[in-house]
Amino acid sequence: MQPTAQGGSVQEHRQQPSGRGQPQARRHLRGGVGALVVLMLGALIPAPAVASTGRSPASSRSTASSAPTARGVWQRLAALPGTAASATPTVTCPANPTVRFSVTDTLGDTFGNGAVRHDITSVSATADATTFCLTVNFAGPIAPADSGSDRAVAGFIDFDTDANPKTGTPGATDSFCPQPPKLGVETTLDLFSVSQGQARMAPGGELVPVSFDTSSFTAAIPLSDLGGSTTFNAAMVLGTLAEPTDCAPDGAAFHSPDGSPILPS
Ligand SMILES: [Ca+2]
Ligand SMILES: [Ca+2]
Repeated sequence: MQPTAQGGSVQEHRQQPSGRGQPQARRHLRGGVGALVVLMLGALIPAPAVASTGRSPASSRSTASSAPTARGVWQRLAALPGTAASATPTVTCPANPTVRFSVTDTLGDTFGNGAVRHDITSVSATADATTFCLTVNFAGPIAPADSGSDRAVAGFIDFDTDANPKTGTPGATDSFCPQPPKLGVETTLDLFSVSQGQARMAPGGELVPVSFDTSSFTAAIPLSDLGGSTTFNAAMVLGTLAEPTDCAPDGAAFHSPDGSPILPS
């Protein structure tokens, strides 16, 4: 619960007791200026710095309202799903995939503080000329974000669609993973946004069918949402609705179409 260097609002509040001797009006002014600075910082600080405040439960309350853009905060990144899509779509993975790879993740490497800590065990993929199908397997039971279950999975799958860290933006994986993969992210699948079997990509808002099994989920992403080809880098940070609990691959990204690890440059 140590305040982070960027946890301006927390430090501001904790410094208040030392100002007991100050006149009331001056303390209020100081608090107001502090709040203004926090708001300005929220708008100006690059995503990773904002994110580090978001990882502290104590400071997330004070920064959530000043960081309306969800990138860097453990909350929904994509826009709210529309109510029009009522029928649960079918996840159709390639029948004759031209790409097939699997990446294992360490068992028991979760982080976080909650009772439920989703532990990614492997990520497998198939693809053809139109669809990239990604399955994430966990050590225990999971549920979709709209299930109301404490086993609900949330989080982000970052795609560096041109496999170029110099284009795009820092991803949620950089914000929340102990070992940032340092992708240049073009698009992200937002698992917070899962509703009636669909999730949204951010920032584009494309809907992607996602199906959940007992301890895995599968997303069938059109290649048109991934820059049009099966060549890209990706990494993910997943957890509960409350906090991130695991990243895959650890300290790296995986490269499609062969699944090879891409270490941060
Ligand atoms: Ca794991
Ligand atoms: Ca990129």
